[in-house]
Order: sequence, then C-alpha cells, then structure tokens
Amino acid sequence: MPEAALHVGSGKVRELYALDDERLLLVASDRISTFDVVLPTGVPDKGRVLTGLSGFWFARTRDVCANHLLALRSDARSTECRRLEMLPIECVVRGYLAGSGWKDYNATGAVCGHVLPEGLIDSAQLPEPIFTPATKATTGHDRNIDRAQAAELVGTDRLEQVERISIALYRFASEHARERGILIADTKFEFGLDEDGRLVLADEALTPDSSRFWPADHYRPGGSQPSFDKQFVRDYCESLGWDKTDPGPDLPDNVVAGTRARYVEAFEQLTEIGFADYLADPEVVLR
Ligand code: Q0Z
Repeated sequence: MPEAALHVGSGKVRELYALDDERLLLVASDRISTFDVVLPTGVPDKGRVLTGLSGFWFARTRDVCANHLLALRSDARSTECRRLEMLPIECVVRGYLAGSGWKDYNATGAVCGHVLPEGLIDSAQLPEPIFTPATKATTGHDRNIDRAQAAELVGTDRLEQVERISIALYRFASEHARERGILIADTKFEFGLDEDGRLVLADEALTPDSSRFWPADHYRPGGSQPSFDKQFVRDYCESLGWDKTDPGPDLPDNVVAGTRARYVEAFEQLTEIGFADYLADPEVVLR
C-alpha cells in the first residue's frame, strides 16, 4: 500500500503517488475503459497483468534503453519508479494501419508526415514501422504531429534519439509477440530524462492498454481487427446500443470472466510464465 505517499496524479485506470523526491509509485487498478469511457465494473487481475507485462518488457529491453523501474511490489500491481522530467510528446510506433493512423492515411495519404504507398487497406501491415508522435492532451485525444512540431517540443537531437529507440523497442517486442501469436499493431512509449539528462523509458510499456494487440490467427486486413483483450467488452457494449457517453454499462459476469481470461492469456503467451507464478513472486517477470 502507498504508505505516507502523496497522490500526484490519476490516469483513467491508474494512480500515481510520490514516495519521496526521487521516487514514484505507479498503481494499476482493475478498471477498464472502452470507447474512452471507464466502466463501472472492474476486471479482476487486469492491473496485475499490465504491471507484470510492463516489468517483463522493461527487464528485456534494458540494453535498448534504460527504464524507470526500481521495484515491483508484492501486490503485483504497484511499481516503484524513478521520478523523471517527462518529455512532452507521446512516442507512438505503428507497424500496421489502425485508429488515427488509418484515418489520417485515408484523408491525406500520410501519417505524421510519413507519405505511405497508395492503396493500403484498413489494418494493413506497413512496409516498415513508422514513428508517429503525438502531443499529450490533458483532456480529450492526443493529436498526431509531424517531425517539425515534435522537434519544437523536444529538440531535433532528442527527437532523433527517441525515434530511433522507439522503433528499436517496437521491433524487438513485435517480433517476440509475433512468434507467440500476437500482433502488436501499434504502441505508445513515454520517455523522461534523469538528473543527468539521460533518456529513460517510463510509464507502462507494451501493454494492451498502451498498444493494439491483435490475435495473429484472426488477422484479416481490409477491416478493423478484433482486439486481443477488449473485444468481449466492446461486443457486449455494442449489443446494448449504448451511446458511448459516460456512464458506461455494468458488465455481466460472463463478459468479466471472458475478458479476465484474455488478459491472463496475453500475459502467459508473451511471458511464458504462469500467471499464478507471477502472483506468488512478481519479480519472476524480471529474471
Ligand atoms: C507518468 C500517469 C498514472 C497518471 C507522470 N517515472 C515518471 N516520472 C515522472 N512522471 C511520470 C513517471 Cl512514470 C509520469 N505519468 C502518466 C500515470 C497516473 C498519469 F499512473 N505522469
């Protein structure tokens, strides 16, 4: 528990506490959002799955980039991390055309200044992964920006560095995931600077909340793809005819159980660690 920790921030499904001047505690709840609305019903163990996955990727990408992780707590949902000066851009990498990438491509033939081949279809794999930064919105949606706008926010040298490292992280993780039946269509990284100005990977990394995970065996470009984790929730919400404004609907037990199973399945497929083993000893994901 966050003993004597000051609450310093809330995300949709996570909380951030200050432990001292140098350390933060990042706590992942079991809350789930869909269509940008946090639902009244939680998914048991969702926060633990996301915390374990982030820890797994941090441990395996340390040689690509230093990260903020100091410790995983025994609750398996809390991470002690280094307190950094965060960069004011979201570092998105896309290997496939989806979401705002597909929308922007359809409207202009380009995404964040990357002019793409003609004739790409919805959810198509891109010839190469592309870096598509966005601004951090305090309210509403992040906005895609081109490299000139990103350079204004972080400087040209820093931009070049975060682009190179973001692509390297995505290539590593997407190859690992593909070999285990999961496509990582896109993902968002957040970086900060330590006291010496060194670049550090922060926040969560390569989780289903910061990425689009698609089951590889269902991949059919030409339309939107089922989400690995949230598809039951989306399908249930669509079946209700809910208008997608707050408050969202309660989820029935079968939708909760099916969704929990999908998160645990993603964890076990990607880490090759049993979820019970992780709960018994969270540090197992770091080894
Ligand atoms: C992350 C966020 C959350 C609300 C700030 N290592 C770090 N150093 C400094 N700042 C952050 C981090 Cl991770 C930081 N966020 C995003 C997370 C709740 C906002 F759990 N904001």
